[in-house]
Amino acid sequence: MTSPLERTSPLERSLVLVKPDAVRRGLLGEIISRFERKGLVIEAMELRTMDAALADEHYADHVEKAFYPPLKEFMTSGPLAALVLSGDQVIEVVRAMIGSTDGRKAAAGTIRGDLSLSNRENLVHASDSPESAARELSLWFPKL
Ligand code: FUP
Repeated sequence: MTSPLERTSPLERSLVLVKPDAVRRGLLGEIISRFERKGLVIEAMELRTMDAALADEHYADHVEKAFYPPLKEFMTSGPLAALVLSGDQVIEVVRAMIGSTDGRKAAAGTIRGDLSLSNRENLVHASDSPESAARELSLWFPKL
């Protein structure tokens, strides 16, 4: 954990979803433990199942795309873990830890690179900018 004096920017928060494939495969502990070992702080954590309306809002940028129907089917297929993580530059740090979207191409050492072989069932979602973090945090954790 970084002390306030060491931080290089104001403390950030990111919305992270550990997706239904990770829960089904028993990888929840492995994935959350990577975030903990990095020194990030779990501010909130909840196991819940995304419904169709939340999927459409969360993936507002993707609803018109051809890959959206099977993505929605997958994301609503069972429980996922929704987390609020905080830490120095947490948004960029978590994106680097999860790796690129397609698990077959993601770098070894990243969560997707080590544990996923899919472009859809890629284990983790993480906010990709301060703007999307603000939008996603208010969607998933409106009271925080
Ligand atoms: P990422 O930010 O890496 O999670 O990726 P995107 O925002 O581009 O896509 C969101 C999710 O859509 C991905 F996690 C997986 C899914 N997806 C597909 O199923 N097929 C595609 O071709 C691209 C993305």
